[in-house]
Amino acid sequence: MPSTVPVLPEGVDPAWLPPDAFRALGSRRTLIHGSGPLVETVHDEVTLACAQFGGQVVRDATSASYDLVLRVAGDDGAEVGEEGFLYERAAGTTTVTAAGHRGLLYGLFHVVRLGEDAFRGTRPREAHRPATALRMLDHWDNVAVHPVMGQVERGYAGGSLFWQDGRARGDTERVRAYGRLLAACGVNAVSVNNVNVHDVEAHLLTDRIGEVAQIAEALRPYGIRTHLSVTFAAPVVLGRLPTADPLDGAVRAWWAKAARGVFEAIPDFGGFVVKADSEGRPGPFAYGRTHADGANMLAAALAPYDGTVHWRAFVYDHRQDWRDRSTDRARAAYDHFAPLDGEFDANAVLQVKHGPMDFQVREPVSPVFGALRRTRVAVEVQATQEYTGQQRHACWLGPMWSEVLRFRPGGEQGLTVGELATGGSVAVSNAGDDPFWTGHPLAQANLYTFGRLAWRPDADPLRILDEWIALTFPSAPERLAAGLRAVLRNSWRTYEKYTAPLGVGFMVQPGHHYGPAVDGYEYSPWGTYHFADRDGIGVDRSAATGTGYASQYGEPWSALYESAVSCPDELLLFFHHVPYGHVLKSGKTVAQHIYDTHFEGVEEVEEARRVWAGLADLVAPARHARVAERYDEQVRGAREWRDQVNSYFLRKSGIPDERGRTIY
Ligand code: GCV
Repeated sequence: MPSTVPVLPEGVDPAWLPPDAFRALGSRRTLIHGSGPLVETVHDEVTLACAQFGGQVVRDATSASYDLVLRVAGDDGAEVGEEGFLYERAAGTTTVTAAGHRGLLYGLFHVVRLGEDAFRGTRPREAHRPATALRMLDHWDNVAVHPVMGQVERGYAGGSLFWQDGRARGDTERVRAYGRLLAACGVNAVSVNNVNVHDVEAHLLTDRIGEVAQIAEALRPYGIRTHLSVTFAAPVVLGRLPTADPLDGAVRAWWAKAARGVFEAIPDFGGFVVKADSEGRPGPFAYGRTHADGANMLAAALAPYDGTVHWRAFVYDHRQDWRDRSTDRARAAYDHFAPLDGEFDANAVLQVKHGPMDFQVREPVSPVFGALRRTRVAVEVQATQEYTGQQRHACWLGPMWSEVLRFRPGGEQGLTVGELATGGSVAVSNAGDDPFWTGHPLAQANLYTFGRLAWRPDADPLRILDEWIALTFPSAPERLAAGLRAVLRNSWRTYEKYTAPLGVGFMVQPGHHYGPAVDGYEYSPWGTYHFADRDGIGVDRSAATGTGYASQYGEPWSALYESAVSCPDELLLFFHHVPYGHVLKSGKTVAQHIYDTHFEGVEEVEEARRVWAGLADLVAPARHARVAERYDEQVRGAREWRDQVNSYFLRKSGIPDERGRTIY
């Protein structure tokens, strides 16, 4: 039997699973006990590690003592569920006990993460289980290269891992390697195509499902279920029906048949992802039906097979009149979906972007999480850095995601978003066929961090960063670890400093969204305005005088956001239009804050570039060079942002910089 463990194609970076990360495991005596497909994967992993580092692996024996016992024990581990495991160390043996084969795989990677620590001292029994059953990456990959969006929409890491030359890749070794990386950080689901489902990709649901099955087969040994984005218009475009009305009997029968075909090809298929009535995609509105009608129709088709529909809440008017101040894009998800609470079937999950707009560097947490108490919701973040530097800038998003997941929509005593998102955690993937997987090698930290936060949303992101560093650079001296921490831990806040200020968002070049254009979207139909004039800036979203968005929150948030006095500085311009002389809690005026943060942001990037340059002797040359080249671009880009934003506000407001620095 060939080993499950993929052989990485020449030149592809092992990311957080370099052979050395398995040294502690591979130099021990391990007993594996139990059966199930993923037990075979665990066995192959340990066998490979032992072959490399001189250890030994034994199957299903009873006597003798072992350094490590990995066992599937049915009832014994039942308390931690299908994917959890129990971990303990006593009398010189480390034991991982899982109720099922999936849990054993996660237990194995837990041991890998601990390294030598897994084999030291004693540890009382610990229970590990994921916070949610669905931890998914959505790939915005097109099968056919799209004339505007390319192969991967908002992709900054080369081509697709799944699709090449208009078909599923024949060689799936790399896909399996991807599955392995994902399993090692806790991800268990992948949606393999863009939510904007174009003509070619629509066929994946029916006559091209065999290609999806090929991908599913490659991901399966690492516990990853495959999902598919489908177009709501499928009965029309594929089935040649005259309508896609979700209440029409023929349409429902068409979907039932399509779902049956999918599960025949992929028995463990996860479900559909749907973007409907959003940015031009078809949806139930065309038939006078609600989004619950649409989602429930697909839920009904999937229900016989335990499949789930992930219905996206990213529904808004992208043909807005900028002259009309009463329309507010931020309100849209709540306005559309809060009235439907309780109307979605049990296997319909509403997938909600973490903020009300679109993955900006700073947004409030979406009020939808607090509003839908009788609907299963999933939280969606964006690992692909569409608005946060496009993997040319280092921007580790762990702290931002952690803030979102720990946010309590109902106030201090209430549940966190991580707890409320019972339908799962989803990230738009930042991976592609680039040799470093993520374009910017340091962006691997975002992918890893997402998986670990999905597993445990209350985890400390800085500890996750340390974990990533230790795995990726297993024999790194402390100087390298300290350098990596220094350049990444605050990189999100640094990015925020030199780009759009105080939560106002956008200010990016239209279309591709890279680089500054303060008024880029100001008079456009997309609904993403900052309303800067000579006197002030920001969007009045208060209930008293503005769009009323602030009142979509429960207390204490609605009162906090309602007033410019209590609103947190970092969100001030999201919620309020204020004069440039408005004094922030920091004691600075808005104008001075803008100038200062933009100068600081550039200095911080320059410093990060210096730190990285000083690590050249500790990092493999190709990786070092790739990051160094990205830092050159980040410094250039940050200076451009600084100078455009500062010049814009100096010219608008006429308020000079207190420190007399150069502003153009
Ligand atoms: C896949 C933003 C992006 C689009 C993306 C959309 C979405 O608008 O710019 O590329 O489309 O979000 O999340 O559906």
